[in-house]
Amino acid sequence: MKTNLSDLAIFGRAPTFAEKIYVGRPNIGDATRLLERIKTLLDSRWLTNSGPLVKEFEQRVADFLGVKHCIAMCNATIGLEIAIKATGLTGEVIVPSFTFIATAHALQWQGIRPVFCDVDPLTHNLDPARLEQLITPKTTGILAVHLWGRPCNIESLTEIARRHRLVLLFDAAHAFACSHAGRLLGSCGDAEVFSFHATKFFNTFEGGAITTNDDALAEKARLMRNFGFTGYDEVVYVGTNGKMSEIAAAMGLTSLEGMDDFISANRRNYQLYCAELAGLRGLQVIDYNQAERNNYQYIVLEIDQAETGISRDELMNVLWAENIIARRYFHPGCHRMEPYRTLDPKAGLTLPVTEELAARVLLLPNGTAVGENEILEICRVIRLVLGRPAEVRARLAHVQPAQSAQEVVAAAGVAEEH
Ligand code: T4K
Repeated sequence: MKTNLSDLAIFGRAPTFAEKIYVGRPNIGDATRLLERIKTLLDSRWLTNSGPLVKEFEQRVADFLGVKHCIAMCNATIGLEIAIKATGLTGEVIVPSFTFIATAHALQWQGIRPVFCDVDPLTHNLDPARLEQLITPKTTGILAVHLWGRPCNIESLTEIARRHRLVLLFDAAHAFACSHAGRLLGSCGDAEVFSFHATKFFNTFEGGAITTNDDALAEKARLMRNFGFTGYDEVVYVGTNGKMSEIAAAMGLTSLEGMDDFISANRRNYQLYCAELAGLRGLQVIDYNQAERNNYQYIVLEIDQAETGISRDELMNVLWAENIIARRYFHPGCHRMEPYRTLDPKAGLTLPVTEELAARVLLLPNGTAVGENEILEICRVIRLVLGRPAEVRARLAHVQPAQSAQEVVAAAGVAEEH
């Protein structure tokens, strides 16, 4: 355990961890049960195309969420693209910029302009008041994101969508097993889209799902997922290949069985982080509504440099040197990535909260791969840095690039930016 500032790796000491600790390490459920399922699917020689495991997975997810239809997908990005296509979106769709790039790309990919709307500084989700100002005759829908699994202002968004006759979709990539008003997300708007990517607390290796209570939309999404085929020789829509494979569903069924354990580990870790980082001036761990169900996957720090005396990026560099690979999700905001920054170089002027959050948010590791000892060490480093920010800054200014965290990361082949 490091007790003095001079123990930090930026001062030439060994990093806190010999091996890197990542944000987004997958939770693995009962491996024996998974291998049994894989053996069964291999024996059956049914590997994909709506096999029995995918059907079982869809039914169990729909039952769990209390939604009529779950259409499993190969990933959430294709799920978003299909939901967008199936609901007939065109022209302009309002989205947050403070999200993973897939949210915007799913629109742009289909020639639909994502119109970036600022978010609420407290919830990090779309700000309904600002959103309404962005509606034009070309607007056909809203694609809102339940960022970090914290539900959007669903009532306001639903009311605005209804009043302006807009499609309302939710990117629920982060929000599996999270509730709003006592009800699990999955039934809101026209459809919601979940991600079951390896880095999500609940994974199918790669995977996702569209959930909806709309029978016609569900039918359309199912067909579009499979090239638009209605029978062996009949195609009724333009479609794509969005199918989940049987091996992914095998992982999904196993993850479902382990989900309570994953959430318990996340919650325990989250509470420990909160306790260990409590009272540090200028640093906040975002909160989750304790009256609701949460998956507690994301440990999100907000660093106010004016208060801490150190920037988010400086803190991140110190952590990386310690082999703690904290992440700047979602820096720098979609509007500052291509093609959006070229299409609208001034978008940032209308997104002050997004710009601020993109500069101050830092995510710490969570999940079953992280234990109490790791968290105590990580928090210890953060407390050391925030205790003597001026000395850390001075040191960072003198560390040669070759000694900096960038090199540690480059050596590991981990891309810093996405
Ligand atoms: N909407 C939102 C709001 C999203 O956040 C996402 C995805 C989507 C839509 C689209 O969902 P999918 O189409 O992916 O289903 C990662 C994930 O790839 C991405 O799914 C996720 N959001 C995003 C927040 O994080 P990267 O580019 O940061 O991934 P990467 O490769 O840097 O991995 C993150 C860390 O996880 C690594 O540092 C190491 C660790 N890791 C990763 C993998 C894949 C492991 O330890 N084991 C692994 O197998 O995007």
